[in-house]
Amino acid sequence: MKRLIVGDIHGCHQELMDLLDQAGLSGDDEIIALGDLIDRGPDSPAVVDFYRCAPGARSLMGNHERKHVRISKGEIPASASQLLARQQFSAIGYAEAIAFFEGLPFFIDLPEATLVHGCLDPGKSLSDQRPETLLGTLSGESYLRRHYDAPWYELYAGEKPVVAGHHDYSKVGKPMVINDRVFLIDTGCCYGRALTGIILPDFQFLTVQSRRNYWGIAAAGPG
Ligand SMILES: [Mn+2]
Repeated sequence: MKRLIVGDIHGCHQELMDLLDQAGLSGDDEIIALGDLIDRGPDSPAVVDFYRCAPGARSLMGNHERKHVRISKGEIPASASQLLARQQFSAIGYAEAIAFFEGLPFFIDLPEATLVHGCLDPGKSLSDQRPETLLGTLSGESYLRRHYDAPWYELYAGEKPVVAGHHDYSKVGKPMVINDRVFLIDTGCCYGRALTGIILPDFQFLTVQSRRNYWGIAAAGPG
């Protein structure tokens, strides 16, 4: 059985379909997203539908899913990228998406790798991680900066490889591998760069070129 781990999709449904074509999976294989299914890209509802409904598909919670959950409870205001996604959904579809987001896990511990959306605190076991760290929220990242003098992915020394998304660290559409054990696979698809997947257990990279700088176009507005 193979598992395709997919970096931050951010509504880039066509590129997700391209990646699946390239992966050539079979019936009992899994397709696991690292979270941030939504916001910034052209078709957040189609990406959410895929991870809600497709056999073998599941997703982590990303900081963007959590933003929508918190907005729905009136805890924070929506910013531009949530407003864009919100208008792509029907009212019922959005309510279903929120209910789906509320049940997403903060990490997945597979035999071959640990999956997180954002960060891992290198001084804590997996069960002791703070949700803000796992999501890579502003407060989670500033906590890590206060407590460590190097980025978490350079300090991580666990036996098991980690696959994470959240930041397009290279800014050139390429994944990064740190110390042979941390795989950083958000490659900025919504900014016109690439969608990256990694197939376990072989840690084989797959890359799909983004079709356009969706968020650059959307943020510039009509005209
Ligand atoms: Mn993120």
